[in-house]
Amino acid sequence: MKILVSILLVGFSVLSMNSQAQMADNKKMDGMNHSMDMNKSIMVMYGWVRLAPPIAKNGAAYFTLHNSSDKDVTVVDVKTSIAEKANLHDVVFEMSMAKMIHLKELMIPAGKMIAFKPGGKHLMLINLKEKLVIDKEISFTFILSNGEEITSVMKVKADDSGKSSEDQHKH
Ligand SMILES: [Cu+2]
Repeated sequence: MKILVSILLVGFSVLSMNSQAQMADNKKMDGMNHSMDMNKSIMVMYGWVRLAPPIAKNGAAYFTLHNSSDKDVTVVDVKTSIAEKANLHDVVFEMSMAKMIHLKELMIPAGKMIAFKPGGKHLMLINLKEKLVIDKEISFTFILSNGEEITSVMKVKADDSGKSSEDQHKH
């Protein structure tokens, strides 16, 4: 059976907003969207936050988590100042309808990577406190079951893959 990915509820038509003088709370962490601290068991790679219309209540961030250690590690929480809550979500299909589920935690097996990307796992940013504009840098801290905290700064980018928008997501 052919399942049409039906999470394409709304296509963002993104007007160029990069000239907006956004009050920069940019933290001078130029391009640091790659957390490479070798003392940590998890690396957060390829992180980005999807551009959302100014009226959007929610947003989504994507990244790849790489467990470079030899032990399984579980992400138990993610903190950010951009939204009231940041929840790990996955997309499941029920009767060919896409539905989001909240992952209370996510285990990353030793040596493995888990990719978050449009149409699949994402970090849902619930009740945004600031607008998401191109190139804005947003800091996320991943809390692990072993007590480690990994901070990664991700930039806002337009979703040019033509995929997905989870902002219709109801909580
Ligand atoms: Cu979601």
